[in-house]
Amino acid sequence: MINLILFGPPGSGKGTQAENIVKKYSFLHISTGDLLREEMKNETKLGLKAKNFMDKGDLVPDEVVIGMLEDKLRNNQQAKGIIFDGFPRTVNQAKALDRMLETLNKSIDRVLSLKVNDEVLVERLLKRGAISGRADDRNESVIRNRIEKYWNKTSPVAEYYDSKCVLMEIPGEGSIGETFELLCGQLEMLVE
Ligand code: B4P
Repeated sequence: MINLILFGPPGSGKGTQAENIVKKYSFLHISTGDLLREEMKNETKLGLKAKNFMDKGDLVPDEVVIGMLEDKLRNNQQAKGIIFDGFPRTVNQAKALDRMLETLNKSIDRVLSLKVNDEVLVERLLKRGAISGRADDRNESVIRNRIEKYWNKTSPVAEYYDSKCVLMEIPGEGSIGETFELLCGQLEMLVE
């Protein structure tokens, strides 16, 4: 089983490219953002707790997200590969993921980190907000807070994986198709 992390700031293309990878390679897609939005839609206890953070553009507390991911991982051991999208977002989450994988005799094979300028991110997310109606994409100050949280809390995760020699940076400002080609170039080396 291949364990892949799609990493990058909000709007860098993680969710978009994860869907393309799933179509081509039949990997399992685990998006903590999607899981949290599902919990919110169903108005579960977890979802109501998460909403307070997501609406402001803050990160949901580690223990909430880690517990949710543990369940998902335990129930999907037969997958050919897994793409983690939007997780881990803190070094604490990255260490918890390592511990979970270790108990299954597995580890992260590659972290593909999408690099996109902050102003391009804001533009993309506002555009999505106008179409999808996602609350956290409609307000520019919430978007800027998400980007700030990325630089303060999430970007150290890249250094964590770099020290383990599994980090690969991918330019993410080209078109969706161009970026996908670059990602496939990396994936072909893993799946062959
Ligand atoms: P997520 O659901 O992970 O959302 P995201 O990072 O904002 O979006 P993503 O990066 O996947 O979107 P994409 O660029 O593909 O997180 C939402 C919130 O959930 C977080 O703010 C946080 O509160 C919470 N959360 C989630 N996981 C958590 C965790 N582990 N710990 C704590 N809290 C957590 O798409 C954006 C737009 O750009 C789309 O419209 C797309 O079409 C467009 N786009 C993509 N690539 C493009 C390209 N190359 N060119 C032009 N447009 C492009």
